[in-house]
Amino acid sequence: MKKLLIIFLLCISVNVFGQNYDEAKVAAYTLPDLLMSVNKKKITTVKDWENIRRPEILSLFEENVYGKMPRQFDNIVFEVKGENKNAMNGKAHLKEVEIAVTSNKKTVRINLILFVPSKIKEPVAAFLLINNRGKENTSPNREVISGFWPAERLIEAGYAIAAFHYSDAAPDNEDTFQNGVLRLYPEQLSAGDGMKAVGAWAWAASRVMDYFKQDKDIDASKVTVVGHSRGGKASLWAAAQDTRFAMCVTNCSGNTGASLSHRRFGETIERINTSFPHWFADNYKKYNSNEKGLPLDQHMLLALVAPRPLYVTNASQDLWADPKGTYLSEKEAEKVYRLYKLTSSLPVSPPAVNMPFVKPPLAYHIREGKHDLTEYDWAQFIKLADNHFGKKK
Ligand code: GTR
Repeated sequence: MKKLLIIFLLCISVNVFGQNYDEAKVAAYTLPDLLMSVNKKKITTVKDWENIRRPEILSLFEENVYGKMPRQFDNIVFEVKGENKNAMNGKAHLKEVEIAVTSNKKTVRINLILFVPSKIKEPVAAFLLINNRGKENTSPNREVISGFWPAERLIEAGYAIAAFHYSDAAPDNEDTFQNGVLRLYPEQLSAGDGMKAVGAWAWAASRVMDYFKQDKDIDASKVTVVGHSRGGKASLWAAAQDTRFAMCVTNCSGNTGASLSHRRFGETIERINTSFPHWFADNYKKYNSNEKGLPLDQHMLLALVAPRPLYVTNASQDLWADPKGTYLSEKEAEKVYRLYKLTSSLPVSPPAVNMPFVKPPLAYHIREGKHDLTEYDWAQFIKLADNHFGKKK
């Protein structure tokens, strides 16, 4: 698996796939209009956005990109399998919770790792990471402490910090992705608009939210869903679908995450569907080398997070994820925040490297370095949360 990843990264760096990295070669394109309904009604009010355009856009993404999100299941059971009230040298209360969801006589188990600050007087805001890296990054025993999930720092800042491993919901493999959430919804596998791995990861984030709703330590109205790269595609889809998430972070999510597909800069739809045929609905393959035919683009997904705060990031060396196209996408989404009378403070041109813009509702930074999720990134997410939810402690 590691070998494959190294080969893939090597291919990207020597541009074996022939992707475009030259801004001058980006052909002119027209983005679908965020604020024009299918029946050509101009959307100018929150009411029309929420009643007409938002549901339309959600359906477009279900139909063409991520697949239908199943909402029904027979049963959900939460069981605390492990606990340590003196974790992190007494600073945190660790809970290891199994979330077992049953439908169609099949059960999927999502294993949640959750640290809550010790001695809290009231329920606290929480961050939830969809972990798409090694499980050691979110270790409950803290044998490994990595910037990918700097739980100690979050606890210090007064937040609960949680994670689940994405493979619990859907293994990230084209032959085995169905051995998770999709066992509960087998009909999705043969449907053109059936969800696949990214949909399953987002679905699992919503089940964690179901758990948070009944954990008295957590303020479920203040939960931020966080994802990096493929996990960042899932965090966006989770927040778009499930408005119980109060805030969303999409870190270096690139193609079919936060960046604009119409630009065909860096990774393209054809490339992503070829490398990862198990991520998106089969219908999405119709748009391989046919971005013009897409009735949507990713700015419309970002807009579905409105009016909730959204943090979008890039890394300076990560051209594969198209930083410029990501920023343009976020700027387009401002139109919907404006309907809510929320003014974005993002500058017209992309900010310089390591110059975060952290004011709600729309935050952005491009960090120096490579495609990654680091402690630097988290430090900015904490600032946005402090700003939005009110400083902790
Ligand atoms: C790459 C993929 C990107 C991104 C990344 C990751 O191989 O092309 O879209 O998802 O993986 O998840 O790290």
